[in-house]
Amino acid sequence: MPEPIIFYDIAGGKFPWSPNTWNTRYALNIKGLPYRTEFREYPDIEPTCKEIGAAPTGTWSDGRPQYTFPVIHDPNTKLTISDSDNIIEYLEKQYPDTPSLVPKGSLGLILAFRPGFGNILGDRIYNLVVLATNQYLNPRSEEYFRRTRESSLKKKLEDIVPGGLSSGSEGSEKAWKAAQAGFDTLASWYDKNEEGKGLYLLGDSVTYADILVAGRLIWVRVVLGEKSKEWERFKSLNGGKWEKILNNFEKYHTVV
Ligand SMILES: N[C@@H](CCC(=O)N[C@@H](CS)C(=O)NCC(=O)O)C(=O)O
Repeated sequence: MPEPIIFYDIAGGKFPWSPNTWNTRYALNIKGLPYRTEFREYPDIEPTCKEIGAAPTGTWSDGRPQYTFPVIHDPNTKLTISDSDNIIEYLEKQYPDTPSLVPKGSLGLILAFRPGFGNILGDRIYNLVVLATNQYLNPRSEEYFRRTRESSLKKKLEDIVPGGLSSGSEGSEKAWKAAQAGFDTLASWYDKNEEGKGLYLLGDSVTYADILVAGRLIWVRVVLGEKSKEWERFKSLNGGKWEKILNNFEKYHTVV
């Protein structure tokens, strides 16, 4: 049995919420690899990455390197890896005897699906849940998240969906309609598979493509709240398809 992998996730609320770090938790849980989670507040992501030698994953608009979670440190190989795409590639190669999340020859296609999916839904999901995400965070992260996101969006978080998601305002209906249109496109891709009979994008087995989708779905559910009227509305999209996928992922929601 390998030594537990150290998985770095963003703190906040009672249950992990971050879509990108869920990509990694899902992969670790499905593969059944031993790991433990280190939760850090947003302002501590960069110092932690520097301390453990995790490479930046992008560049801020002012040119500074951008450090992000998820990151894993694998004591078995002494490697530290940032970015959920790099992490999946590493886990697939390093632990070939665990369930594969990337069918042979499909890695490039799944990595191309990510920006494709991002283009049709990234901003639309973000708009729906950015305020709820901010409210879900602990005070230090809340302050950091609001400051950095308002500076890049050049808006108050409250002004992204004026009146709030359940207000019925013109802005909120526009946000819901935009999300619906994006999810309709995603559903049409899923439905191409065996005329909609296969639950997942590539058939009956979960792949990293479905993890990318499920990571967004669990984020929405966690920050809106499973009992909220906003989640009720969300889960009715596309005949409940997204809730069904998330229900199938329930067994991978273990947090260690
Ligand atoms: N491409 C990266 C994106 C990760 C990412 O954007 N993480 C965000 C949280 S969801 C983050 O750590 N942001 C750090 C910050 O805003 O300072 C991945 O897939 O791992």
